[in-house]
Amino acid sequence: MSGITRRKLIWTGLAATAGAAGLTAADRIARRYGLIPPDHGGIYGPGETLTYAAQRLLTRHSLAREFPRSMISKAPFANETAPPSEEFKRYEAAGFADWRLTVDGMVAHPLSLSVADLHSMPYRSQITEVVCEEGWSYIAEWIGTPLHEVLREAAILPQARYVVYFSIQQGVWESIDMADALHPQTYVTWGMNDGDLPVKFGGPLRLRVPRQLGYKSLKYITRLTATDSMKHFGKGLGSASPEAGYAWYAGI
Ligand SMILES: Nc1nc2c(c(=O)[nH]1)N[C@H]1C(S)=C(S)[C@@H](COP(=O)(O)O)O[C@H]1N2
Ligand SMILES: [Mo]
Repeated sequence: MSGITRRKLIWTGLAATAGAAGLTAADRIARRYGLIPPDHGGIYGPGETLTYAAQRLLTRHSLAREFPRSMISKAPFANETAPPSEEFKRYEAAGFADWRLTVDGMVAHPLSLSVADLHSMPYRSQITEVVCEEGWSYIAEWIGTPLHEVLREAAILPQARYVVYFSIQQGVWESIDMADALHPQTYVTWGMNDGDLPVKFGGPLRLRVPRQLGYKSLKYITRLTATDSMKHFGKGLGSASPEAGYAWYAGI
């Protein structure tokens, strides 16, 4: 991942137009409502705070657009990921029977869920778009257990502010705030277009976050952890993305 994204140009442009006074006002409102993103301290920090706070205040309860079945992409495009490790191939060879999703951190009942466990929980489906920051997108049906169901089962504690999630791929991790974690369209996804979720689209388990850009929808998730602070995860910026120059909050 390299370069400055169009989004960043737009928002830093907006921030420049708003001027220092506007930013200060935005910052004050953001602080009052606790809407400071974990990557607020970087070069784009004021812009990130403006984006995140504005979207959270204006679109708190909105849904990602859902499409009719006729609009499902015939040839969905799987983004290239690092080649699967030997460990991953062993899980795959066993039909992912041993794959576990650990749920820990600020929860009263830590969980270790198999794919079969997730199948037995309440599940839903949605036809939504995956939008990559590089400019392409596709529409698919996603079937999974809403993350809020998983968090309820784990009895998430009220002090939790973020859910951090990790892929089996080294160094691939993300986090979302509680608004997105409890959002009805955020799923622990295990099915796609009426079948199992194919490996190239993130099977056996992918966190689907349709309110944000594709990079927040991590493939091959193995662990979810609830926390009240992002300080002790990586460089403290909220996920691996800001460490590589991308926004932590990637709302669309
Ligand atoms: N584990 C993992 N998840 C990932 C990625 C990755 O490289 N590894 N790429 C992300 C990016 S940048 C995008 S745009 C989407 C692409 O999803 P797709 O392969 O279904 O098109 O997956 C995201 N999830
Ligand atoms: Mo992407």
